[in-house]
Amino acid sequence: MISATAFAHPNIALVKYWGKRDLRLNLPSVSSLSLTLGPWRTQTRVTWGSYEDRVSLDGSWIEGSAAVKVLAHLDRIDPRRPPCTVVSDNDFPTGAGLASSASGFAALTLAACAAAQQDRSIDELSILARQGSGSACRSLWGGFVQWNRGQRPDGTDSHGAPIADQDHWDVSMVVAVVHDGPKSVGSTEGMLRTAQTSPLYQTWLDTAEANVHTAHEAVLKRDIQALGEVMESSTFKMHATMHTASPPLIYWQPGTVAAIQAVFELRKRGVGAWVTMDAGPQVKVLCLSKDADDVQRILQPHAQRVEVLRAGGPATVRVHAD
Ligand code: 2P0
Repeated sequence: MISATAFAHPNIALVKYWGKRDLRLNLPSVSSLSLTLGPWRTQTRVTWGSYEDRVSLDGSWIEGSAAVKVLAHLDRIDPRRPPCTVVSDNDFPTGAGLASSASGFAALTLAACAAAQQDRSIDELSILARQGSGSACRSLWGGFVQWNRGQRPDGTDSHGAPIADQDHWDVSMVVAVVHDGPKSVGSTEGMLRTAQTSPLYQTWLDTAEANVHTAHEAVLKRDIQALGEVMESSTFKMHATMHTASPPLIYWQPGTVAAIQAVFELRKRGVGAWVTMDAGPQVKVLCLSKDADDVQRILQPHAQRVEVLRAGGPATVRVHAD
C-alpha cells in the first residue's frame, strides 16, 4: 500500500475559459491564461489500496456527487485501480471566490498518479486534471500559465503550459468577498446554457485567442496596464454572454457592482487596479503589490472580507510507504 500527498494552489483566470468544445473530454472552446495564487492551497493524500473507497473533504467523510466525481477521476487515472482513500483539505474558505476544484483536482491528480506509481509527464498530468475540472489543468504550475484550447479531437494538445514563474513579477490579486451563499448555477451548466442561447457567444469565441496573446505579451513585458485592460475586457465579455443567455445568468450581486465602481474610482485617482469576476459575485482586483493596501482599503466598505493573495508556486508531491 502506497500513499502520496500533493499540494496545489488555486488559480484565477486573467483571460477566461468559458465554453466547452467537447463535454466528455472536457475540452475548452477557448484558450485561457491564469495566475496561480498563494498562499492558499489544497492538500490531498491518496492511499492506493485500502479496504474500500473513502473520500474525506475538509475533515468530513463525504458521499454523493462530490465523492462520485473524485472516485470517477481515480477510475480515469487507472480503470483497474484498487479501492482508495482520499483525504483532501483546503486551507481557504470555500465560497471565497476561488474555485477549490482547480487546486483540488490538480492535487488529486498528482497524488493519485504518484501513489499508483505511474510515471507521467507534467503535460499528461495536466491533461488528466483537465478532465476532472477544466481550470485544474492550470494549477500544476506556479506563476502565469496558459491553457491552449488545442485542435485535436482527443485533447492531447489541450493542457497548461508555464509562461513565467511566481518570481517573475510582484503582482497581487485582492479578493473582495461581497456576498456569501451557494453558487446559483454551476460552471458546467452555465457554460452550456451560454453557448446554446447567448447571441454574443460567437463574438466571445472570435476574440478570445487575441486576448490570450495580448495577455501573454503583457506578462512577459511586465506591463500591468496592458494586462489589466485585457483582463477586464475578457471578464466583461464573459459576463455579457452570461447576461444575454436565456434564461439570463446573473452571478453578480449589488456588492459586486459597488466594488467594481470603487475600483474604477481608484483608477481615476491614478492607482493601477483592474477587476475580474468568475462564475460568482466576488470581485478580484489585479494590481502591483505596492498598491495592494490602497486596493484593500477601498474594497473594505463593500465586502464582508478582503484577502490579499500573491503569485503561488507549482504543485508538489511526496510519496510515503505506509
Ligand atoms: C476560468 N471558470 O477560466 C473560468 C472563468 C469560471 C469562470 O474555469 O466545468 O470548475 O469543471 O471544466 O474549471 C470554473 O469552472 O469548470 C472556471 P469545469 P471549472 O477559471
